[in-house]
Amino acid sequence: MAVQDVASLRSAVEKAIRDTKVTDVHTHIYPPCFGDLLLWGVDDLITYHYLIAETFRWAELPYDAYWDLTTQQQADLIWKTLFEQNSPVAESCRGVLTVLHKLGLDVAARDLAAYRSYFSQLTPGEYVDIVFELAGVRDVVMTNDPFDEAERKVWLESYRPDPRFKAALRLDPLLNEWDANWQRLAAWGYSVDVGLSSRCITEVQRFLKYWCDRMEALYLAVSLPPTFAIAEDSSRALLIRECVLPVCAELNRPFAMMIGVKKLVNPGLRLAGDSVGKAAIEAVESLCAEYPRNKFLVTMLSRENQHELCVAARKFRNLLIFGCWWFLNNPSLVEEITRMRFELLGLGFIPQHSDARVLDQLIYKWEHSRRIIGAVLCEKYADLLSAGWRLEEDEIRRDVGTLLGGNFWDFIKRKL
Ligand code: RAT
Ligand code: ZN
Repeated sequence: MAVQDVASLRSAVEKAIRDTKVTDVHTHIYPPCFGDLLLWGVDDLITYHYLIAETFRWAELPYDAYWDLTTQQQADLIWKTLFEQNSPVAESCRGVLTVLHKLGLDVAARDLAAYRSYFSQLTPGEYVDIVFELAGVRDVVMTNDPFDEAERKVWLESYRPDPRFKAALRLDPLLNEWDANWQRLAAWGYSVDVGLSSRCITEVQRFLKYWCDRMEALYLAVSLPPTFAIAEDSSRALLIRECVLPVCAELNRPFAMMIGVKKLVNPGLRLAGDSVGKAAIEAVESLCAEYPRNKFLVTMLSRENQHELCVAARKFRNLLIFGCWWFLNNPSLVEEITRMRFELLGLGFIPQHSDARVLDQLIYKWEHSRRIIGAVLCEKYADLLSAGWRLEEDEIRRDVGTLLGGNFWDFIKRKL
């Protein structure tokens, strides 16, 4: 059926956005077989590292004293500081409220004990079902690190596949800290050396292929500092050129680069202590140009990089840009970036990923993002109607499907 006017357009877009199940291309959540690695429930939600950073704007206790508290005590402190002593207007605080509200809990009551008691009745397996349903998410891509001992043990001993959770092989320890980690590869039976001899290169390739296969990883991934340059004289650049890209090409897997993180600018804050810096787009351009048979998924952390990243994606079909990452995942910035992407790339991008670290966050991150993506898409369609174009509801559903999952899966399957 054709949409006739702006009102019917808006309701068709809202319906399509609401009804389309998402593929969430980057998260940090796990299925229940990963045990304690799966974070969920109100205490994990409140102690999300985004809220920890905000709490220390107010709380006067030393960092170490915070880390000595139990999770529940940490949550009590954050709740008191950010929700009781101040109104919770920051996006990460609002997110907690959206989750509780969508679960049907009484947010106005401000009753942390009641929220805790709701979660205490649930098993992780039951809650995964509830969250995926409420969030409208079909499947998520995890962040899987074989250098993490707890995670590695599950993959090797007790992993049980759940089709809703797909894997991505994360390579930060290998690529960013080769000097500190090469001996671990050696201990696992790979014939490697710190100097990256040609034998070592073949062995690292063997390691990558083993884990891609074992995890059925959809892509290989790394987070990179703003100073990253592929022309740099570093073990990282060499490993990317000689190991990662050849394996990606051979297995037809994209290489995901998340660029712009300055690690531990404030070490006292631990996971909450990372920051952002503007990176050089040339790192992306030169990789896409030099490796046309490789596929690159890229997101950049700095707002200042977003325009040139869109332009790069216009130039290289082996580049698919995704998400409004971390400090960009705020309504005003998501709106600005999404609008710019529609204008420069049409429907050819992945508007958002959740980056959920806590299962529950799928609910709020997708609720908030869907609303903005829908509003901006509506505005773009309205411009087409003003130009005399006709839109069918089926076409709107098709386009929303392209944005919320189709582009990702097409890219995964595409052969260059
Ligand atoms: O957004 C976050 O939670 C960050 O701490 C990082 O995990 C980041 O998303 C990453 O994947 O490195
Ligand atoms: Zn992440």
